[in-house]
Amino acid sequence: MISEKLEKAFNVQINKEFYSEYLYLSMQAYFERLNLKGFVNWMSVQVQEERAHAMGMFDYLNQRGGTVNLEAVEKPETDWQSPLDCFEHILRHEQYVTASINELADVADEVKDRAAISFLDWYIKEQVEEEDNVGQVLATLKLIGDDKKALLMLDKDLAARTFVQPVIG
Ligand code: OFO
Repeated sequence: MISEKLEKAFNVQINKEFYSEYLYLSMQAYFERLNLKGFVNWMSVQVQEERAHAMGMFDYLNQRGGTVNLEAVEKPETDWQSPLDCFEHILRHEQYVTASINELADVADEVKDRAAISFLDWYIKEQVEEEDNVGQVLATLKLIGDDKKALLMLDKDLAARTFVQPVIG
């Protein structure tokens, strides 16, 4: 059985993961408007990943005999000034999520829930990958500047990203 304190912290993080899904879905719509289909694909993979992150915790909480308490998901932004502005937002968001998952792991530590500590290890490693993926696209966008041809080449690269259902925990 999971402690009440840790259950509450998991529910807070589940809401943040669903918010992440919603945010990337909004970004997907933004890139649809720009007609950058590779970026649309990248976002669509990100949307699926965030849902998997949320559902991983949802299933875990159920497995541990906890109560999933779904709160309202905050409205995401709908517009960005440029692809660069959008990816700067993503990096800030992922850094925020990393800090939030670390806080959740701190609660698991505090209540000495070894099973949860081990489960959360996957998420901690995943955040390293998430920040790295975003950082790579962001660095390329900075190099590209106003070069439209180079932006279309990056768009082609991003079209190749595929979703792989993660095995969490
Ligand atoms: Fe983007 O890693 Fe979950 O939120």
